[in-house]
Amino acid sequence: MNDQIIDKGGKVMTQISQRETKVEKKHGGQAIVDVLKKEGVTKVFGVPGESYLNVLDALYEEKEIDFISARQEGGASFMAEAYAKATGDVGVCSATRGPGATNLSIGLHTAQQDSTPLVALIGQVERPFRDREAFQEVDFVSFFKDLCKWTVEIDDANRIPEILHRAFHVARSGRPGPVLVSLPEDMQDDIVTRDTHGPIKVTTIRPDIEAVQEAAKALQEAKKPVIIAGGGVILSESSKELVSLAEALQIPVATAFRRFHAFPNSHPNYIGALGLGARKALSEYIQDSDLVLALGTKFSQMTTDDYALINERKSRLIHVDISPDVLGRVYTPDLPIVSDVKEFLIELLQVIEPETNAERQKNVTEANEKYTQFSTPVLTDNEQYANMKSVIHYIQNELPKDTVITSDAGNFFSWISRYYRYDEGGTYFGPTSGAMGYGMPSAIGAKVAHPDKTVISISGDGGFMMTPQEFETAVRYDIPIIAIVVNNNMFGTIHAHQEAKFPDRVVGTKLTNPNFAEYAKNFGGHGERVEKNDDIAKAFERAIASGLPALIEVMTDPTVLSANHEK
Ligand SMILES: Cc1ncc(C[n+]2csc(CCOP(=O)(O)OP(=O)(O)O)c2C)c(N)n1
Ligand SMILES: [Mg+2]
Repeated sequence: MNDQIIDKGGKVMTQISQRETKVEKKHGGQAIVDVLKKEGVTKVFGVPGESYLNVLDALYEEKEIDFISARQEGGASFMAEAYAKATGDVGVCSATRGPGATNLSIGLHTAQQDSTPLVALIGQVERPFRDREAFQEVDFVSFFKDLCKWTVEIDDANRIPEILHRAFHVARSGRPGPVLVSLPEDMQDDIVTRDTHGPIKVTTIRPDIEAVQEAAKALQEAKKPVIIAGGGVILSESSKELVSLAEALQIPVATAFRRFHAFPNSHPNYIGALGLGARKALSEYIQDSDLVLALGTKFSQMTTDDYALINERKSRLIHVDISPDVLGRVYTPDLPIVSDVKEFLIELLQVIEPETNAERQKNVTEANEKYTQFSTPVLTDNEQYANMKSVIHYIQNELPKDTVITSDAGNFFSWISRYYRYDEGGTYFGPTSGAMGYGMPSAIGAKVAHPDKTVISISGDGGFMMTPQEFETAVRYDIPIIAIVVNNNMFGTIHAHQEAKFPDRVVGTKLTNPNFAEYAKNFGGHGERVEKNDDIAKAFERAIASGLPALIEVMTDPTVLSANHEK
């Protein structure tokens, strides 16, 4: 049966390939790990389970791939997702059947919303036992369809190379995303005798040259153009080209929600970040523009403030994205361009004629001044609490410029978003999905990718407690992240929403917490508690000097629920 594929109805379909070669006998688990190796994978983040022992055993043999075992699958999936963001390549995570896979799902959803390439390997019920609601059975292909770019089950071990290489290809090509691969336990025992496939490296998607010329003309003629830089700028690593364009034609640049590092924030053409906590003046500027150049953004609900960002009657829209599916989904572009953002910018820079337009320069300078004023903290002292403005100020001024910040979801984010200036690529990883629990595990993933960089996670007390167990993973593998926990003893965001919508009727948002500094020490890490601004510097210095995974708990004023409500 080696040369044939049998479809579900039992019909012989076709020979797989003329190129196939006979290979050394190996079981399914080994074939899976062989594919990982060929795809350049060096880390797999997962929680072990008996449904994929063959894969784990093959990993035991494979010295070039480290299996990093987390304490909960949600944590593992966040690690893999952030590792992918930090390396620019596919992240891999693994879990066992129903309970493991459903725990893992939060990272798949995050990868989907963030366009992060991820492959999730899930052990599945044995083939003969399927559809009996067998132990831990879930039909992964249908259950995870909506969370993933692609879901697939490999029910014939000889198709492992074909399907798994394709999973990597789907995850990283076009608009990247998560792919779930379901691996029936008994299939992993089968002997694989064929190896017909390898990694697929696609050529870059270049823009139509006439469209680029039209874009150049429109940009040169516009009176008040603006650029919105999204995840596509980050994925294609084109911030440099974007700076050249902004400077050549005096165009201001705003970044999409949680895509701060798409453009250097200290550059004089930067006018701020869209999304939660954005300034009204920023959206007004965009609405008043006669031309919007949107680069690699899907115009998410957050970026567009409930899809109200673009004034379609006033602004011409040039929308560039690697995926045609993104174009026209929210706004109908006047000029839709399917292209890798970097390729588009390279072509555009060859066509435009740099000029100095005093009117445009004035607009840029004014908008940048407003951003600078908004994002420069006025430091104040409070007798009773520490202040996040001062924490951000410290990180900004005292730690290396390439420090990586990862964040959770919660109101503490408003200080990060408002006051920190991301000037280098790869310095921010946060979930556009707003997934709480992301911060600390994602710092672990980023630190594994970049052991030489300082990596700091910032979470609220609510969010931190959704994945706190992963601090032990950091200790066990000696991954010295610094986890900041902003402690206001509440689910502050929801508390604020409750007060705004149903005043004085607070439900379920008050919290009690452990002493987080002691918590970290109990696991064998370093712990600090910051109660006043004066404690900040020493706490960071000691945390860094310890060389251990560290946690800094920052006690903040529970009556100040966001940066924009602060006096
Ligand atoms: C996994 C998950 N569950 C629930 C929510 C809804 N939610 C958004 S913010 C928030 C509270 C965050 O509290 P905390 O982490 O303490 O930050 P704070 O707002 O107090 O600064 C909640 C429950 C979410 N975004 N993600
Ligand atoms: Mg809180």
